[in-house]
Formats: sequence, structure tokens, C-alpha cells
Amino acid sequence: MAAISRLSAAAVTVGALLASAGAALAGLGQPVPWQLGLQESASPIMDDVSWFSDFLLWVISAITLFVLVLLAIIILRFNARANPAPSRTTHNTPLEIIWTIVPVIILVTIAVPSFRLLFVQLEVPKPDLTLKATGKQWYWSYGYPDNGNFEFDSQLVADKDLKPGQPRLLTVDNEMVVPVNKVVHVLVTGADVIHSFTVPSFGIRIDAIPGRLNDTWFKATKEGMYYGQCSELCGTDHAFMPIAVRVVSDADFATWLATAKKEHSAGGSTAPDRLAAAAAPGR
Ligand SMILES: [Cu+2]
Repeated sequence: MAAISRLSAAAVTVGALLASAGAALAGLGQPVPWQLGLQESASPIMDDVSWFSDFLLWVISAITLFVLVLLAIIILRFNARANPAPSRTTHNTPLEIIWTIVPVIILVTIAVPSFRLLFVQLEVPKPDLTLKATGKQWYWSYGYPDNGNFEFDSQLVADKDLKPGQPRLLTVDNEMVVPVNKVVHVLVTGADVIHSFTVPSFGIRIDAIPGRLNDTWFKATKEGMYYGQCSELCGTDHAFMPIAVRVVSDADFATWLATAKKEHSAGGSTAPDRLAAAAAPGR
């Protein structure tokens, strides 16, 4: 038994180390090399997602450890050599009641925060800003219906055009820009095939389906750059349609809006350029 308690103590230590390493290696807004856990949270929803993930990890670890201990006891104490005359017991009513009720309690303990999180994700609070994200083969278009209804395309920046510090395969020419600490309601649809609008640090992922309007919401709590990727296999360039969201102060957002309105109000689409790029050698 001493060996078993030492084993469980070691497992708890390893678990705690992994959890802290995961936290240390979680990037804010983008993944980092050797990352173990989820990306660092920048929204109330993602705070809950991270908490729920950690909570489940503890539950799973405890169950696994418990089963491991039972297996060890059976292997050591009830093998043919240690226990030559086995008991012929087939029923134990109190034990059967316990092993029915305890799993029910565990499942309910998991279900309550899980459903709460689902409802919080689905119920959009009163939005401060509504945006429209349209998934296209293979880039995103962002519209600002509250602010003059201008729309622009957001396309991947090729490796050779990256500036220092810009992440490869995540940087785009025109980012989605939103103000910090504001509820942003995102209407999501697809123009051709099913795409998926995903930003890990905001804890959002929703399918972009042609002919249907899905919606999600986030409230970014820290200024900065946040990256995501299309998360539905959508064709050859599926891996080359990142989502980049720049979270700025209210004042910076107003400045950006003024320029963006002028720049994009013509509603010009860059799709033909994109088709030319896709046809270019090396793609
Ligand atoms: Cu896609």
C-alpha cells in the first residue's frame, strides 16, 4: 500500500508539473513551439473553457489513478500464487449501489458546468458591435454593417512578404479590427463551401455554411493580435486562410474605422488576384 501511495503522489506531482508547463507554454493569440495546453485566454468565454478543460483533466486523472490502483491490487493480491483458493462471491448489493451512484454523481458534476458553458456561448449578450465574417475559397471577408456596411477581403501574406515578427501562415493583409472590452457579435456564413471561423484565444469556433447565417460572440479583454484558422476542411488552400483579429482601444478603433470606411467603401473584391496567385507556380 505504501508503494501505491508513493505512486499516486508521484502521479499528482507529474500532473501539476505538466499543468504548469502547459500554462507557461500557452501563447496569447497564437500558438507557441512545444505548447501543451490551450492558448492563453483573452475573453470571458475562453476563461471558462480553460477552467473546464483543467477541471476535466483533474477528474480524468483521478479516475485513471483509481482504476490503476484497483488493477494493481488485483494483480498483486489475487493472483493464483497469492490467493490459491478464490472466493466464490458473486453479488455485493452495497458495492453495486455505490458503483452505480458514484459515476452518476461524477457525470452530473461534469454536466452542470458543461451545459452552463454551452448556454453562455450560445446566448449573445447585447452587442456593442456587429460584424459579418464570410468564408470563401480561400480567404475571409469581413463586413461592418453598423458602420457604413463596408466590406473587405482578408488574405494570407506570402512567406516572402512577411515583416519581422509576423507569424508565418497566420499573417493577413487586412485584419479584422475590433475595440477592446466590447461585446462583438459575429455573423458567420460561407460563400461557396463550409468553412469554420475559429479564434482559440477568444474560445470561439462556428461553421460558416453557405445559405445559412450562424452567429457567435466574443469580448476581447486584452489589446493585441489574435490569430485563428479556418477549421473545416474546405479545399486545396484550407491551410492558407487564417483569421487575424486586431484588438485596439476605442480611440484607435475610431481612427481605423475612418480610414477603413474610405478605403473599402467601394467594396472591391480581390478575388481575381487571389485566383491568379493560386494559379501561380509554386502553389
Ligand atoms: Cu475554409
